[in-house]
Amino acid sequence: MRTKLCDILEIEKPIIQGGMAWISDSTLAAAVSEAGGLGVISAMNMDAKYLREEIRKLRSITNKPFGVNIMLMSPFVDEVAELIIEENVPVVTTGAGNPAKYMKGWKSAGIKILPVVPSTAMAKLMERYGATCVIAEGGESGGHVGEITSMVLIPQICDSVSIPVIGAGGICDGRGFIATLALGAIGVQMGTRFLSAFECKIHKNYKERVLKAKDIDTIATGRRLGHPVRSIKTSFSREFAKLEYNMEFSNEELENLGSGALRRAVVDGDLEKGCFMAGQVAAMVKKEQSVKDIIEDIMIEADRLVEGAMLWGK
Ligand code: TUI
Repeated sequence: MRTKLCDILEIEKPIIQGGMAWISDSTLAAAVSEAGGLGVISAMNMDAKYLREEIRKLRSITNKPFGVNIMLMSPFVDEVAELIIEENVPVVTTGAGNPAKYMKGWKSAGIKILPVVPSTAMAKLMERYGATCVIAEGGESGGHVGEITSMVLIPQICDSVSIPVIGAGGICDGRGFIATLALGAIGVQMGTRFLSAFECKIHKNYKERVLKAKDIDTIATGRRLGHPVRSIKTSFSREFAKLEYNMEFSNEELENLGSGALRRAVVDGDLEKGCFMAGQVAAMVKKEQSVKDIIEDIMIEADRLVEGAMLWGK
């Protein structure tokens, strides 16, 4: 099933892999690109030297298109923004902020720019600054989340801008894929589903948490700090949620509590002090699979749904 996104990004399947900090490395991204989607390396909090190595590793595995995700809260954002130009990276996705000041440079270098946006205002701004598409990400997603659900956000963003829209947040199978296209998007971005991939080298405790998650097992914490984060409920996230309402606990103390928590989950599998970021669809992710099988299963289910829909009313 090809859509306009395949032509824009020169890929075969309209699926982008979310740039997940500490998780989306060259191995995972290369596997997604090889399977026909768009693999994305997360630049997270790493410097340009680290990112350059990751880009080169990916290029040693695949010559298919790929992207780099730039997290705008990173202390190294300026140097990684420059590096993707030097390295001729074909696509950039951005998250957790406004990339406007980098967009002119990226655009003149021919980089396709796909900012993640949590609101119509941000989508319009990104269109004005020359974004190729916007990724409308609903609050069902994992990690840093906006307030509006995908069902409500995606159609409104489609109505607000003339550039193409990609849907994200709450999508993990063929049903979510087709529903997202029905809302007006030309493709999807998925993160949580790829956490279960063999090629996703997170700690086994992290994978287990995702595979065991039930519908109500995620929680968004950190609203008080201005950057809510959705993760799987653990003693850490429950404690964080409680302290957030305790005004004797300062914002600085809260920030310190959260600092390094994602790394502790991904690298150490620390069930006590780790923050296991995942979207609400964690509950629908049931088994470990190769990236290729994940993408194929989604596309097969999507094709069947469309065939079925053609029979409606007969
Ligand atoms: O960025 C993400 N997801 C992330 S980033 C991340 S690392 C992190 N760790 C701890 C605290 C905060 C971040 C983990 N997960 N998704 C894309 C996304 N971007 N979601 C929401 C946004 C967003 C929010 C505000 C994009 C733009 C925006 O603009 C605000 C403004 O006007 O600057």
